[in-house]
Amino acid sequence: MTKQNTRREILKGGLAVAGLGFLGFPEWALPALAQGETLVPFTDLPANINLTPAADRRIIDISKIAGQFTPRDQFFTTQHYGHPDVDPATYRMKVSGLVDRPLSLSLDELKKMGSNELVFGFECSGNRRPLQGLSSNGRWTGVPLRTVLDRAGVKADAREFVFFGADRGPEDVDFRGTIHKVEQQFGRSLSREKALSAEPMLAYALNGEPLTKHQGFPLRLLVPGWYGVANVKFLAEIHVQTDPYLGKYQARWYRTLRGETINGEIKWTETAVTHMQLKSFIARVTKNGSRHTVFGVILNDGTPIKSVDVSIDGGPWQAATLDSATKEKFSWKFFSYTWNGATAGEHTLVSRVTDANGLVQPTEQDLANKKTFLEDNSQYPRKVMIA
Ligand SMILES: Nc1nc2c(c(=O)[nH]1)N[C@H]1C(S)=C(S)[C@@H](COP(=O)(O)O)O[C@H]1N2
Ligand SMILES: [Mo]
Repeated sequence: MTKQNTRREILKGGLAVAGLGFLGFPEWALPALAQGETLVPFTDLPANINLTPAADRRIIDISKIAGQFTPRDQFFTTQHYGHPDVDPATYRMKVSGLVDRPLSLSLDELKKMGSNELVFGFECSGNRRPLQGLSSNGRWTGVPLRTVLDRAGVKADAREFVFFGADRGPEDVDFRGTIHKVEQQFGRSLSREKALSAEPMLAYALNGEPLTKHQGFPLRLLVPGWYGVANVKFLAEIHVQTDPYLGKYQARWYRTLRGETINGEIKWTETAVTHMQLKSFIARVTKNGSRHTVFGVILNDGTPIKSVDVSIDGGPWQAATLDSATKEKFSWKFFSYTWNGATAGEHTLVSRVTDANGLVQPTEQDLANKKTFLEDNSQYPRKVMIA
């Protein structure tokens, strides 16, 4: 019997198939702990971790990652104006501005334009220690953005593509001391080059089922390799224009202030949050007899990974093993390291990833001149107590 058949049999049998998506994609398919394995708790975490910081936010418990695809109902979620309820029957995604044929597309019309698959894991640019839980990985289905833009016919002078969500809220816009009270839609933009590239997708399904409202029902933009904020949820309109879009979440909230030494002088630069910075973190340590296993996660912009290493108590870097199942370009990647001969007492473990271009994950010290907290991809030393 093939794997596919087995799943179908299970479904027919009406058994509880928790963990299997609609099309049989395994979400958390593997147990986080194998037979005989126990979790070694981290001693670097606050005693009571709150995994639901606010009603409309959710983070994952990285020590419980149990397979490549985060289940839909556990996928991390965060946003600025809550989750709007969008009626799929009256929903239309509009394309306006510098196009030959303005569009107003229903969900059915969009689905008929494509059902491409994309494995893409991302993190919020604010994801950082101690929890690292604003990250997840999914199998998405959707229409290439380029297909929709080609149907609209992008004009030659189109430079800036603004993606507006259906979510909106009151904002105080401060201009030189005067506060302007306006209602704004969540908006983010892409350059012409990026918008017309092969990768961005308008996704309507996650792990084989319709998006949940947390993940942007009915349609969201995905920019593979970029931080979460680019992935505009509840997508209502694409507006094509010539001038740069400088909305709050484009130009003010998602930027990084960094001091860089240029020609021997520190220059302070502010840059937009775009592609994900190369990161790894240790998510769990388990014990099986006298052997310990260190399991971790890698996130980056899709550049192939060369190696990932683990250091124990400041010792030499030791090669960890890249998981062969998490190999799609934009998937998050897993690694593991077998730690033999762990002695009783507290130990510090840290991972460091290197990509194919030779880029090495920085230390916290290396990022001392990064002033704003976004894009923290620093190496994250973890502490465990061995009994
Ligand atoms: N419409 C809309 N899209 C949005 C946001 C938002 O506030 N409104 N937040 C962004 C941010 S900051 C992140 S990290 C991701 C989170 O996506 P998720 O909830 O599916 O994990 O959505 C992005 N897309
Ligand atoms: Mo975010």
